[in-house]
Parts: sequence; C-alpha cells; structure tokens
Amino acid sequence: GKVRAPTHIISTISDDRGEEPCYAGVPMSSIVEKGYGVGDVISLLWFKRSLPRYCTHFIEICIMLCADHGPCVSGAHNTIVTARAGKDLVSSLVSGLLTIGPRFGGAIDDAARYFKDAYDRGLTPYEFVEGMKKKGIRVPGIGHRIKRGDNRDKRVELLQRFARTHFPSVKYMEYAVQVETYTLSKASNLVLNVDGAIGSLFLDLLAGSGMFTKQEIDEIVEIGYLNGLFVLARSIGLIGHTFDQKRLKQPLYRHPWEDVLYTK
Ligand code: Q5B
Repeated sequence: GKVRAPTHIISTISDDRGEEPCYAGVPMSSIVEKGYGVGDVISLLWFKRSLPRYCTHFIEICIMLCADHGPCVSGAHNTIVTARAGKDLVSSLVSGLLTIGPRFGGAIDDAARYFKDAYDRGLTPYEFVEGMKKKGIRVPGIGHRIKRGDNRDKRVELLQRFARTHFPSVKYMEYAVQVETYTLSKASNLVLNVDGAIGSLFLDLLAGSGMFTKQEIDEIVEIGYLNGLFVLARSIGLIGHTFDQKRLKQPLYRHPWEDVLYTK
C-alpha cells in the first residue's frame, strides 16, 4: 500500500483544504448560518468542541469586560507611548501586550491553578493564604491598584452575577470569594480582581459543563489557556488606543523631569 511521507507539522484545530475552511470540523458556512459568535469560535479553536450557549456567552462577556481599562494601565500606557513614537499598529499593539504577565492581566492561569489546588485539597482560606505567604508567593487573582473592599470591581460583580444565574455550580468562585473575605480582613486592597474572578469561574465552567473530562481540565489548567482570554480581549483596547493616538496626532512622548526622583 501507499506509505505516507512523515510530516513536519501536526495540526488538529482547523483545515483549509476543502471548499470552505473548517474550525474543529465545523464548516464556515455552518458557523455563519447558525449565527455562531466569537465565543463559539474560541470554543472550536481553543477547546476543539462546541460548548453550550451559556459557556460561549460567558467567554464573550470575559472578552467584552477585559477589552479595555483606560489609558493608565501598563498595557495601554506602553501602546500609547509606542504609537506616539510613530510606530505602526503591530508594534504599538505588541508593546502593550508584552506588559501582560503575573502582575498585570496575566494572573488568570495561576489564579486557576492555585484556587483549584487549594479547593481540591480542602484547604481553608486561612490555610491557603497563609501557606502562600510562607512561600513568599502573592495570591494570584487577589489585589488591585485602585480597587478596594469599599470600591469593588464592577466587572467582577457582573461575572459573578452571570455565573450564579447560569452555571450549574460555582464552587470554585465561592471558594475564591471566601479567600477574598479573608484577604480583605488583612488589607483593603486585597480584593478578588478580574483575573481571579475569571480564573475561578473558568474552573467552574470546565468542571460544571460536563463537556470536559477531569484529565482534560487538568491539561487546560497545566498548559494555561486562560491568560489567552485577557490577551485577546485587551488587544481590542490596545488597537483602539493606537488609533486614538494617531487620530489625535499626538507628538513623541517624553516623561516630565518633575515626575522622576533623580537620586544617587
Ligand atoms: N499584596 C495587582 O499591587 C497587584 C497581594 C498581596 C498577598 C496578593 C498585586 C498583585 C496578584 C497578581 C494579580 C492581576 C500588583 C491584577 C489586572 C488587570 C487590570 C489592571 C488595572 C485591568 C497590585 C501592598 C501590600 C503588600 C503586598 C500585599 C498585594 N497583593 N499579598 N497576595 N495578591 N496581585 N494581578 O497595589 O505587607 O505592605 O508588603 O501582585 O492578580 O492586572 O486596572 O490596573 O483590567 O487592566 O501595587 O484590572 O495585588 O500593591 O505591591 O504595594 O502591595 O499588599 O505584599 O504587603 P499593589 P503593593 P506589605 S488585575
């Protein structure tokens, strides 16, 4: 029989060889005719399956809520400075994206990892938080520069409200809320932030939807899919900031001397 020459690439998520492209086996015409949204496309290309509507709606809410958070956050600041240096769209976008990491926007995967491990091991919030402190690790998903116990993040409330209404179970989110109650008793800045809310709620989506095996959930958490939600979402805002600066014909940015402490 015919022997297939070894290939250099294996791909399992999309195929463009037929009459129309397919995402995880679903032809483009079905995606359009069935009125799929971006949440469905993410489900197909990231998770390789169609997810129930409440899950794709949740994904879309995450994207909308994280699309931008004003010009002062790290990502937007970098993008604005780069656009004002006369750089092109892609350069301005990636300079903002490169700030996404453990402190800014990129704590979703670690929040999911640590909340899952602590909940599954039955740790009390006290044992979890104090255990992290002993290891010198900040609790991912907790803490915010401007949000406080008496000035909560509306995005977190919106995500929680949606999940409480539509998810079969919100056990990981409720655990994260208990952790927040404990951390807020220590300091008012230690709120559950948007990364922590998405991280814990995505665990609930994975565990409660019945669409993933335990092994698949462990793999998703281990590989770290969830920061991708923030990266994708914030790209929308960073592109907007680039256009805004170009539209406003803003000159080269130079930071004011008065705002620098020059010291030896
Ligand atoms: N402390 C976020 O810190 C921030 C602690 C903690 C234990 C913690 C910090 C943190 C974990 C990473 C995380 C996502 C760096 C944040 C986001 C998207 C965004 C952004 C926007 C958007 C803020 C003061 C005292 C110190 C610390 C202690 C702080 N966090 N202890 N666990 N997690 N969080 N990142 O205000 O005793 O004085 O030494 O790393 O989840 O990025 O809008 O801006 O949409 O764009 O700089 O929302 O919380 O506070 O560093 O001065 O700490 O609190 O040890 O204690 P800050 P610091 P002490 S959402």
